[in-house]
Amino acid sequence: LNASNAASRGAFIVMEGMDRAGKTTQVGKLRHTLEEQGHKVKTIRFPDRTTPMGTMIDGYLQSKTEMADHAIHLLFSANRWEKAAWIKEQISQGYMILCDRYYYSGMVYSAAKKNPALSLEWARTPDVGLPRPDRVIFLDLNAAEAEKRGGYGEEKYEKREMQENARELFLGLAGRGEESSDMVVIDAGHSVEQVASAIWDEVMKVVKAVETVPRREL
Ligand code: DGP
Ligand code: NA
Ligand code: NA
Repeated sequence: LNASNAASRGAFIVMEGMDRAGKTTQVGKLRHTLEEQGHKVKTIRFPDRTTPMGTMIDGYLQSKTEMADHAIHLLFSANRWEKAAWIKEQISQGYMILCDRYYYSGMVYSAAKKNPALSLEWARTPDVGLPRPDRVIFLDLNAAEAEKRGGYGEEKYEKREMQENARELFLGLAGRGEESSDMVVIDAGHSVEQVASAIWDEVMKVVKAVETVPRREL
């Protein structure tokens, strides 16, 4: 099969969710199941801490460096832009992309800081034009449940108030605006297998539909 007669593009699926909701576990399981069924799959995660910008983000999240709210926001966005062309290329080659966090986290975690000069609308702007996912699966978990899963780690945002603000904003995006139609909320409070099964049902709907839907941009 050569590139010119590649039959169909791959689906672009984003896994979003609260810290400790099980995103990384579920992305791994989903990839495994999809590959067993013969799909070509690539996984990616944001922030991508392996690039020079990702190294700066990592330093910020580990509280080794400080940065102004707007500056770190733009760095997270730039870290996604670094991969935008690659994402488009893989999709057009028929790879399904499973992405652990994307611009939803981008908007939500920055707006959750409640800096009056950094609204959700402002936070969205630098991501406009990025490849738009075919489906965003939001793994919902309330802060109290998240803390029971071994407690938060040491990273910057793993604190109760920040998590509660972020959750409220995620659920707000799921309910209104251009982002809402792409997003499905799954209760991450159930067992790993139950959550995986709910995710699978959603992904199968997308895989069937995607062949007739052109790739879009935010
Ligand atoms: P993770 O590696 O998935 O645990 O993510 C690290 C933390 O960074 C997590 O608390 C969520 C947050 N985060 C992810 N993407 C963004 C973003 O674009 N902007 C901001 N401000 N925070 C983000
Ligand atoms: Na995290
Ligand atoms: Na973490």
